[in-house]
Amino acid sequence: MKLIRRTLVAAAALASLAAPLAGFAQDIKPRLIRFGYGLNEQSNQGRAAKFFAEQVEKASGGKMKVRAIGAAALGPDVQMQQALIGGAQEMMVGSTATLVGITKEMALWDTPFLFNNAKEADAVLDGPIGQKVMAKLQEKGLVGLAYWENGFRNLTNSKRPITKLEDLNGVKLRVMQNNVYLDSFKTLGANAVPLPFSELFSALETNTVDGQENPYNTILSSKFFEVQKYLSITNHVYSPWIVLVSKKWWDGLSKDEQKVLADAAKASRDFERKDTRDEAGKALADLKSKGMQINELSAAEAGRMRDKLTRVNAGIGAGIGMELWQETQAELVRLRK
Ligand code: TK8
Repeated sequence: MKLIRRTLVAAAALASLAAPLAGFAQDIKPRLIRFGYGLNEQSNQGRAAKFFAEQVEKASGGKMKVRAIGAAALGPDVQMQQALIGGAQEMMVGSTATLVGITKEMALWDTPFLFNNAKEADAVLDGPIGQKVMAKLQEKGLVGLAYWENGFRNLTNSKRPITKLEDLNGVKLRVMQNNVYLDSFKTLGANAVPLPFSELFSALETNTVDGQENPYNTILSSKFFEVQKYLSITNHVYSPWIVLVSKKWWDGLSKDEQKVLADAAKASRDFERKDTRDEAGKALADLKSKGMQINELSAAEAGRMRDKLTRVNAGIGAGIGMELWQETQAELVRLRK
């Protein structure tokens, strides 16, 4: 009897010790998560990566540790994606555009002028369509956790303000490593050159390319204003970032650990979108004070660009499948009612 009691007490003590850590790795060493990203620490991407790391550490009681590594120190987007697939790196955040070679459905987000505003983008990305596209990554060895905002993209260059379609003629423009972008800007008359983001600043500085396109936040945080004179507000496409996990590594986590990461990714998404939008709201004034000459593309000229890109849109529809394309168009009609 005594022995049984003692065993029970010991078991209860053990259980209570283990309780707060239930489901987490029981070894002394915390799980180390390398979370790579392309921009610098002072960017909206860097701030949100830091927020994500803090959330994970807090929610896991220090059992999971995120090392956020920026400035493409772990490689540009495309290289990190391969490291995640192979299991050599745990996590990253990067552009959906650079994922198209892996999951063709991601090209949906590259559709020029797809969303009219951030509200539409949030609704579609966080809704069933965005989740369906994200789920496609799994068969390729990646787990998507949340879309962050990169933002509406605008053109900068060192040649001239882009006030009409024809101004793009012959401008050597860096684009992301993605066929839709390449095709879009070739169609608009630019001399489009695909380059990883990590090579962009020096390519602009040495005039290897004349221009690039990115949201205001990135033009600021990556100091493109130092090497670009003209900023033309085109809002030609809304660009999402996506938080990715190596599926190889993810499958070895406990359900509790997976939940910590999924919850932190959602919290970081909300933090990041707000921070990005706050910063973007002030960015134009900042960029002007840094010496950039800013012009806004007229609605008529934006319309001409849109018309020119009809062929590109047809190609995206064919590439991602007409069903997904039409479902998205129908959802946008519904949202705009
Ligand atoms: C950062 C990139 C960047 C993107 C680009 O790694 O390449 O222009 O907008 O945010 O993903």
